[in-house]
Amino acid sequence: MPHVTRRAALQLSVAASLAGVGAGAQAQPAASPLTLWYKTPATVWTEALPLGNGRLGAMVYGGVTREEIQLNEDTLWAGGPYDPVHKGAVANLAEVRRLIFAGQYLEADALIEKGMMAQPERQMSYQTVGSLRLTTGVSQMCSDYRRELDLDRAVCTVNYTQDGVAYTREVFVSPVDQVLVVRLSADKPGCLNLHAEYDTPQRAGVAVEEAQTLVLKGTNTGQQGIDASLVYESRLLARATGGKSEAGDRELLITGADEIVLLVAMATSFKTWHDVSADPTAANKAVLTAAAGKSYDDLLKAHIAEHQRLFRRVSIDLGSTDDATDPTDVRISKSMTRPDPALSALYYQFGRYLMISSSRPGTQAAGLQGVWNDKLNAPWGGKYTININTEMNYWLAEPGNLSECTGPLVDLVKDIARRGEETAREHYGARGWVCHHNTDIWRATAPVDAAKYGQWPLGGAWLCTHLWEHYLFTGDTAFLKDVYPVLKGASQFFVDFLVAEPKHGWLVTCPSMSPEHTHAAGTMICAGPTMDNQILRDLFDLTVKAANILKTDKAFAKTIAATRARLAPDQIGAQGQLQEWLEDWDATAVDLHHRHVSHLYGLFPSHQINIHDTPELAAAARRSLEIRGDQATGWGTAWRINLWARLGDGDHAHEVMRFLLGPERTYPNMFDAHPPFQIDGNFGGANAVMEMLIQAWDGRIMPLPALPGAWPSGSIAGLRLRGGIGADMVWRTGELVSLRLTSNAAATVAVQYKDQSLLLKFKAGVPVTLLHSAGSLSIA
Ligand code: FUC
Repeated sequence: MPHVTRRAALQLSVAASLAGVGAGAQAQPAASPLTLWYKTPATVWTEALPLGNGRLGAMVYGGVTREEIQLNEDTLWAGGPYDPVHKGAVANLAEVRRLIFAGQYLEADALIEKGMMAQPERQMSYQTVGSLRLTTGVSQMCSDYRRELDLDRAVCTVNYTQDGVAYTREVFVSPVDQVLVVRLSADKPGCLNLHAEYDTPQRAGVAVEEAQTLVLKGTNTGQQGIDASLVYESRLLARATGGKSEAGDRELLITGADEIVLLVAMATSFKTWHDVSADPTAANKAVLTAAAGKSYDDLLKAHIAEHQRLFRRVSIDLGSTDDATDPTDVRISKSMTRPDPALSALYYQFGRYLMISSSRPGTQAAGLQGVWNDKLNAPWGGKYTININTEMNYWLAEPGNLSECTGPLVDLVKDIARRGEETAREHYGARGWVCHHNTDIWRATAPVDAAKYGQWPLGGAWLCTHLWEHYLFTGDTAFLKDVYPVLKGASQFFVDFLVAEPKHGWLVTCPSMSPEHTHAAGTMICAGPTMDNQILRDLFDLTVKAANILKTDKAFAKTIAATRARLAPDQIGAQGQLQEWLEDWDATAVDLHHRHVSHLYGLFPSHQINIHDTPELAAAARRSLEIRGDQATGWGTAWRINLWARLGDGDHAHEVMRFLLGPERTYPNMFDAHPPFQIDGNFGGANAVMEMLIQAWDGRIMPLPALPGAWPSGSIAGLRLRGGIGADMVWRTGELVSLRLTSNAAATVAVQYKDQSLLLKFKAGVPVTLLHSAGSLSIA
């Protein structure tokens, strides 16, 4: 975008040094345990603070002279509706299988590359809208600077004082009114000046429309030969109290105001993955007309109420130290060497905050960066990588009492189930549906990114377990009925796709891989990796259970059960480890410390392997984890914490957590570092906090299964457990004190704490409190 020339009186102090911020700072107010706060503005994106309402995202830098608010709208992706299915790919399937079973893995890889990959072979990227740039005319030299993100109110606030005037800026993104709201105020009248403009790397123009309305309008960009087909718009309405308001060609200018409120609407022409005919201008006008009819206080009040409806469902206290009063970036920088249990609690609640802010019902599912991205080509396209990342994004939603936030994921799975039917047919000659290791807003399902990354047909199957989990946490049979065809279609695909391997006759996936780990042959391509067998055991089990609950498909359920019985078993290899592949290739794999720990899916998120029922396999999984090592990229580290929690080793889990929360894996704004930023580690790490505190599956609840010594006393309230059970828990000096459970439905559940077990019979909605004292469990 061309440089805006008309800056009038606001040019003043732009060049002033950042060092000016904080000069003469006085004592800072104490931080609440639910606040991220800083003494200086952000200078880079990973210091800026995230706001969002599921659909709209914003990153607030908090500059004094110049504020940047980077903007996102969750349907602004590159390209347009497209069909990447490789028609006739199935013609190569038999030969690929022959090559794999003959041990000619590189040749199989080459043939897949040549004849079975998606066209185009890469998917579309999630894209930025651009930035709102505000120039305030206030010099950088100020005192009492503070910027914060209050997780409890979902409001970002910037405060500073200059020349005896105290300035306040508040920013939030309302889920109620669908606008970004910025308010600038000062404690003396007539002090506010503002120059507002848009800036974007997209093909877009900026125009002033009517009084005080600035409009950024453009198109997305094409990628990989897929044409740009979206129109998008961001529309800003400025309301000033007092002072003078003017407009240039491409900017708004306000001088001498008492208060300024900016309302920003954003929309694109996206309707569905196959329909881009929406009118963003009409949508934005309607949103702004409605929002402009409300006072700032009313907008704020409604926003906070809706946010707190979700956010306040869970509270957590892991204890606190003096470090908890430091600015958040300081705490992160010290966290690997000093105890700061409240930082783990903050990280947990930040995870819940990010889920609420990036995945509300009716919006797009949270991608690799949630709803936040400042680029046209985001890292890995900012899309949905479903060989771990998207699943990890949603691990915390159900137990963290944000069940409705899974709505966008459910919508995504329903879409890919439709699109994946053609992929199943054309690539494998199979019924049902399939999705490989990635998808995007256009719901592409064919293999992408090179054979050795993309030829993994289990992505859709893994996502199906999330639909089942939603049922387990809610007991919602109508939901189960609605998604049953999706589950059935996924199972149907594998009934057709599985093939008997020559050595034992086990049914295996082929071609596939253990994501994204290269075995000694120099490719990832193989048959029957452990993870696939584990995912399929879960998929087949849940499909049979769903069919039984819904009293349908008896014959099909029998077929699936019979197919499941022929899957390759988990195997223990020569190092005492859980084998990652059908053959014991683990010791010769290319990267012994690889970030993916795919074969440990059975331990977590699944519980097929656990220390109670399958102790030998659990010990083998532990051995694999030890060999893999504790430190990985952000999400790899987060996965490891959950696994150690499932192994009942709280201290080890906590050690890995310290690494996740340290400056190598957590940016100053608390975003997870893959690096670069990927949000999965935030969600996975937050889930790990819950896994350390309480676990529940198959009618068994296990309080404090992996409590680390670092969190001796604490409490958590409002958690949800499988079986539709709510849990509040208190512990002291490393021992359970009380556990209050409330079941949605009549149920019998065993509570297992250390070596004791109690059978509880629930009546729907009637709480049962367990007490633990002097080493014994009792019902209050
Ligand atoms: C998988 C991972 C990468 C990255 C990408 C988005 O391919 O192996 O590390 O997280 O997803």
